[in-house]
Amino acid sequence: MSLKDYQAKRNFSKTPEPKPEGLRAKKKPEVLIYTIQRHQASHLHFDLRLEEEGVLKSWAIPKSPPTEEGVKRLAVQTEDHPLGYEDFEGVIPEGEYGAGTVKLWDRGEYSPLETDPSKRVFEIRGEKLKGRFCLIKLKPKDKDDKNWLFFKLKSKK
Ligand SMILES: [Mn+2]
Repeated sequence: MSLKDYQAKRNFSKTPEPKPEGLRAKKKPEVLIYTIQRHQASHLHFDLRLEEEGVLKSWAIPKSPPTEEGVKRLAVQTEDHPLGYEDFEGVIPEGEYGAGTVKLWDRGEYSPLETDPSKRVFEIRGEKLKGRFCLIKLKPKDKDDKNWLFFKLKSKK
């Protein structure tokens, strides 16, 4: 996937965020990266990122991530982020895109179980989120809607 949107939104002489250098060597090439960053921007939200095809697919969750079954969270898909962003913590300066403080909230790995354009089921192995989770795309009200629901699935007996 393209990192053009990521690049276009940012001025790398001002933001400390990583430049999109394309594929880079991963510390553990055999696993797929999962991370959630807590982003205190104009509105506090949590950024879910899942590695897929060499980029981090990204969703902004306006409320706290679903640690328990039965909690459904809106997750708004945002631009793909480059590999390496999963380690980013820092302060994006005032006036820049996403101005505010980014901190790691959870990290680990994940395994896709089911992936189609409007539904993903996957197992997360993080410190805070563990188990099977689902992202389902909501029917768009207009063409720019990128709203998904993110929730934990019942654990298998
Ligand atoms: Mn964000």
